[in-house]
Amino acid sequence: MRIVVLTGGIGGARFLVGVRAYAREVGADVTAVVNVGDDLLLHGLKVCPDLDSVMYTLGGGADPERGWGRVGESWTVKQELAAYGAEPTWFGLGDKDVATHLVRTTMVNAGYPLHAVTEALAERWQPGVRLLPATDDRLETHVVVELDGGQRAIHFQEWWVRHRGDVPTHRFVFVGAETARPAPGVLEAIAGADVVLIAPSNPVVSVAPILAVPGLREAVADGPAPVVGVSPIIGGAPVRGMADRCLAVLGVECSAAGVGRLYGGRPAGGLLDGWLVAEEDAGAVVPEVTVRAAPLRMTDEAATAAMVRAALELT
Ligand code: GDP
Ligand code: FO1
Ligand code: CA
Repeated sequence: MRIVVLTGGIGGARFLVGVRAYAREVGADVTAVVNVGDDLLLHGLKVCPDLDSVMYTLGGGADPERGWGRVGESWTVKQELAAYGAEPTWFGLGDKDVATHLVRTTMVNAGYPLHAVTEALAERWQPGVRLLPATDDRLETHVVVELDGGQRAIHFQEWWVRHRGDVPTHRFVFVGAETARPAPGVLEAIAGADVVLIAPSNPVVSVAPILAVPGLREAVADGPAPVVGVSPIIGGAPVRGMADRCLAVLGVECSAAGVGRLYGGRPAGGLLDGWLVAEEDAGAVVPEVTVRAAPLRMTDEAATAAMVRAALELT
C-alpha cells in the first residue's frame, strides 16, 4: 500500500508519526509532500520551517513544547546577532538548527535542487517516510496587510511571528506559484498512491500553497486514489496556531465543516472523498463528502495511528 500525505509543519509532522506507525503495522510506504511557502532566506541561510518540523519530529530531534526547531537547543548565534543589532530580531535560529540551514544552503548554492538537499538531510534523521518538498522552485507565502497607513505585502513569517497575525489582513499570495513545478517524484507519488491523506495542517497557509503548485491540485483531484482529509479544527477552534485568523481572511467559518467545504467534495470539483472530524464535530456536513467522526487529538503515537486508521476506513 502506498500512502501520500499533503502536510505542513507541526500538525502535519505529528500526524505523520501516526501514519508511519500505521504503515509499519501493515507494511505500507509513505510519501509526505511538504509545504515550502513558509521558507525564507535569513542571514544568507535557507530556512525551511515545515520541512524541518517534519524531519526533526519524525527523526526524534524536535522540541516537543515549541513544536519547531531542535530539542535541547541553545541560542548563542541568536544572541550574538542581536548584539550586532542584526535584523530581523523577531525571528531566531537556534544553534543546532543553524547547522541544518548551513548544510542546506551550501548544497543549494552548489546547485542541488531542494528535493535532493532534503533527501541528503534526511539521511541523518531517518524519518522513515519519504520527504518531498511540494516544489524545488521558490514559492513563498506573502501576506497583503494594512501597515503604517498603507497596503503592503510582507513575508508570511513576518505576519505569523512578528505580528502574530494581528494586523488588518487582505489576502495571502503564493509568490512564484504560477511558474513553480512539482518537485520530481511528487506527481508520480500521487499517481501511484492507494490513498492521499490531507494532514490536519493549516488549510490556508500550509495546504493551500502545496495545492497552488500548477498541476498538483489536478493530480490529486483527478488522480486514481481516494482522498481523505483530517480536520485541524476541533469544536470551532484550531488545536494550536492561528488557523482561525487565516480562515477569517478567506471569509471561511472556523469549523470542521467550514474547512471541509473549503477543500470541497470531489464530485463538486473539490478534493475530498472523505473528511474525518472530531467527535465534538459529529454531524458536520460537507456536500458530496463522506464525513465521519473520531477522536482527533494527537496525544501520542497510538492515538494518532488510530486516527489514521479511521481516516483510511473512509476510503
Ligand atoms: P505549522 O505549519 O507548523 O503551522 O503546522 P501545520 O500547518 O502542519 O499544522 C497546524 C495545524 O495543526 C493547526 O491548525 C492545528 O489546529 C492542527 N493541530 C495541531 N495539533 C492537533 C491535534 O492534536 N489534532 C488535530 N486534529 N489538529 C491538530
Ligand atoms: N516561530 C516563532 O514564533 N519565532 C521564531 O523565532 C521562530 C524561528 C524559527 C526558526 C526555524 C524554524 O524552522 C521555525 C521557526 N519558527 C519560529 C516557527 C515558524 O515560524 C512557524 O511556526 C511556521 O513557519 C508556521 O508553520
Ligand atoms: Ca507551516
